[in-house]
Amino acid sequence: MAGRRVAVTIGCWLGMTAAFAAGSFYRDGAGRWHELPVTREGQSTVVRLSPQMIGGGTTVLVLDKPDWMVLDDTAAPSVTQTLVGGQKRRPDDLDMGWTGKSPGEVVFAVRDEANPLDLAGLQATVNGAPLEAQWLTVQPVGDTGKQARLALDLSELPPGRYTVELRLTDLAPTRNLLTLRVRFNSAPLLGNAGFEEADADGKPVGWSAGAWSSDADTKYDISVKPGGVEGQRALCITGIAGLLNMVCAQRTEELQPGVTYVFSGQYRSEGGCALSAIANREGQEVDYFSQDLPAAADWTPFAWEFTLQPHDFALIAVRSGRPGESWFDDLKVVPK
Ligand SMILES: [Ca+2]
Ligand SMILES: [Ca+2]
Repeated sequence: MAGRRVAVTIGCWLGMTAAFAAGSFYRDGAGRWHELPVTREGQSTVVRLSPQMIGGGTTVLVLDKPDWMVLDDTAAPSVTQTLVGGQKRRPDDLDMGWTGKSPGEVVFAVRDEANPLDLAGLQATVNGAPLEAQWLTVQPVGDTGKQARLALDLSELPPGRYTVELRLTDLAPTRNLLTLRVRFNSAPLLGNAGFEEADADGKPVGWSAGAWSSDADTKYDISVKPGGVEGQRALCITGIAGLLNMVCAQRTEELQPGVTYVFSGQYRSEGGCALSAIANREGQEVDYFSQDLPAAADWTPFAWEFTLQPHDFALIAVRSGRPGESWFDDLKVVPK
């Protein structure tokens, strides 16, 4: 018998009398169902199957088939309606990319054409870990057990990148599986954009700081320092000596081509500074946009728009090419 797998489904929740009336069945290698010769010996149900009867070496047995069970069912449950935040969406349109906020309530209406749904066996995960039970409401619809409403409330998820997955089977002998996935990124497009997080060297977490060009005399500092207009800290770029081309940039893969974004924030600068948005595709720079900001003694708001071509990743940068201090804080990139 080595290598032969036998899966058994037992309709044990039905009374035995009624169950035997519905019979027992096995599935052959071609997927056809046949009545199974069953005898009772005391408390045991005895079945006799030969490899020739099964064909293919694998079978599924249904002992005491419940009346409701439809054997010939290889179709998974399907989605009849999807609502995100109350709006209709296609079930295949739930890879939402950057949303900037939680999608809130996501509702699926599901049904199976043949068998009841295994609502008790429904599995829900967020980024692979079990979803908190209070974030999922499961409501049977009608009294056939074949329809249900699954409502996810994702409003409590903190900003971040998420994959929420629901796995639901029908109660067919082969347990046909429906997998539903909702993907979104509710984090801001620019992370640590108030420069509150710094590493042990004072460099802003999530940003890369450096010089795009230099000479033997170049001397500068780019670090997070106390001050600013939001929180406790801000970014300070200090040009000290030599050729100065100082940049603090964040890489992102979330910007959509053709969408106009507003890059805003506040700055102050002794000699003037600049903003950049750069797009790269297949190792080539396909867009390089730049905006100069004049010298400003006090904290000054700025807002600058850019639109990128299709790209693999983009860089959002604040820059300075001048001696003295240029400060930045409370940066944001949002669709216009
Ligand atoms: Ca089915
Ligand atoms: Ca800040």
